[in-house]
Formats: sequence, C-alpha cells, structure tokens
Amino acid sequence: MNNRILITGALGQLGKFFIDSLINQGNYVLATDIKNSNDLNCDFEIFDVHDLKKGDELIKKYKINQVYNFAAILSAKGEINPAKTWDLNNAGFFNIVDICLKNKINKIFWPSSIAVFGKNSNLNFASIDEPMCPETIYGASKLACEKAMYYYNFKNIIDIRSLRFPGIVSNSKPGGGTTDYVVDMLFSAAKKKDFTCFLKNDTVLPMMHINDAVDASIMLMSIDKKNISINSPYNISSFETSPSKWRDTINSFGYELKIDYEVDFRQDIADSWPKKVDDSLLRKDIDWIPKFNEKETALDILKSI
Ligand code: AKB
Repeated sequence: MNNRILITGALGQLGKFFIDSLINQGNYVLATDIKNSNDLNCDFEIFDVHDLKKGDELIKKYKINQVYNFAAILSAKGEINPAKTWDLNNAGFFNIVDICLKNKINKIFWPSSIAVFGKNSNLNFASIDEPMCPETIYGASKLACEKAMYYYNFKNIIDIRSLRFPGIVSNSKPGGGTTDYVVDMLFSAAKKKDFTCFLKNDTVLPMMHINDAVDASIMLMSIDKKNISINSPYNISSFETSPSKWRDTINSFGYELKIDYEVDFRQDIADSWPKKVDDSLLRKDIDWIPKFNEKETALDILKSI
C-alpha cells in the first residue's frame, strides 16, 4: 500500500495491532503517544494532540500522508473527568483535521463507538441512524465528532472514515472502558484466578476480535471513496455476549473460571448501549465479514496470553 501513516494514541488498546498490520501491508508507520515507549515495531515520537505545532512538524518530518487518530479517553474513565474527556476527544479530532488540512493530507481514520447510542435508540438492534442521546461524556464527544465528520465529508473538505467499535477483544489490557471485562476475564482464566465482574451476569453487548477490527478498518481506508455510501461512521460488530455467557465460552475450553459480581456505575453505561448493532451496510459496502465468532475469539486470544 505504501502509505506513510501517523498513529495518535498508539499505546492504547488498538495501536500495536494496527501498527503490525499496516507495516505488514507495506506501509511506513510513525507511532505517537503522550508517554514514551520502546517496545513498538516502528518509529515513535511523543505527541500530545493538543500540540498543533509538533503535529505539523511530525507530518512534515516524516512525510506523512494518512492519520489514524486513536487518542481518546474511554467511557468509564471519562465519567471521572468530563471536561478533560470532552477536551481531549474533541480537540484531538479537530486538531488532527486542522493539521491534515494544512499539510494537504486527505485521509483520516478515526474510530467512533457504540457509546454514541442511548436509551432513545433501539438497543435491541441499533441501526446506523438511530435517534441518539448518549449518557456518557465519551459518547457525547464521539457523537459531536461524528457530526463534524459528516460535515467534512459532505462538504468534500477532507475524507474521514470511521467505524463505531463495539467491545474489542485482544491480549492487550484496555483501560477505562465499560467493555474491558471481556479482556480482564480472559487474563483471569489464563492465570487461574477468580474474576469479580462490574457488570451484571446477563448484560449483553456487541464485541469483536481485534484482528477483525483492524482488517475492517484498513479495508475501509483502502477502498475507493465511491463505494462508501455514507458520510458518517458505519456500525460494526461480530458477536454479542454477556459476562455469564463469556465465562461459559471460556470454560468450554477446559478453564475453570469462577466469577462473582460487584456491579458499579459501569452498569448504567452498559444499559444505555446496544445489545446488537446492524452492520449490514458496512458488510455490503466494503465486502467484509468477521473471521472470528465468539468461541474462535476467546480461544485465539487465550492462546496468546
Ligand atoms: C468502552 O468500553 O468505552 C470502549 C467502547 C465500546 O468504545 N471499549
């Protein structure tokens, strides 16, 4: 593909998987984050998305022609400091657009989330354009940026592509999300430890394997713009699960994971998110289907822990 890609927030849950896949497909990747790292497979620079000057310098220095903008504070952590979350998530979006426009970069990937939905949406099967009144500051910031994304695409100012990620299952520990339990439970099973779950046993949410999320995102970034039939993000998901179902899936591979429940404020967040999303438009537009169902996801990630 031979693009020169800058990734923001590269030390989060998604970064290293995108880096490996983008490099394997022949791209150059510059990873950035606000703290240092030397265990990534590519060049790395400290970069805070508030710093327009540094962003501009990095784009010029590394001759960047695409940005994957992952810098964000997630749903649960966001509730602890709403103003900081709104600022980082929105300033991050707009500053990256600004820096890209200034440097004539015309393609950005920016992930949205199932957090944009709310109790006024059809939570049993959320379509792409439900009424949305998110109940977290994270969801509100994602929805605000979705509206801006629509504007930039509709006006042909810059090409921004996006998927509304569900819970992502990987062997990299997430931080501050409401869907984090899926990963934490796999680590507990692998380490033969009991798990205390912060969501009720029957809380169903959509999920997907990190490799499917990465593949779909890179496919979306690669296809011709004429195949993209919407100006806003696509829904995406692979399977739906709940804490008790996920435990049973894990234990079907011979683990003996025991869970108890200490439900906290994250339950209210999960109750305002869809149990299932309709991602048929994405599947049609980019000709994508997930490779991993629930069992295949659990087994594959357990093997890699
Ligand atoms: C979270 O739980 O906050 C994220 C998300 C679904 O956006 N994983």
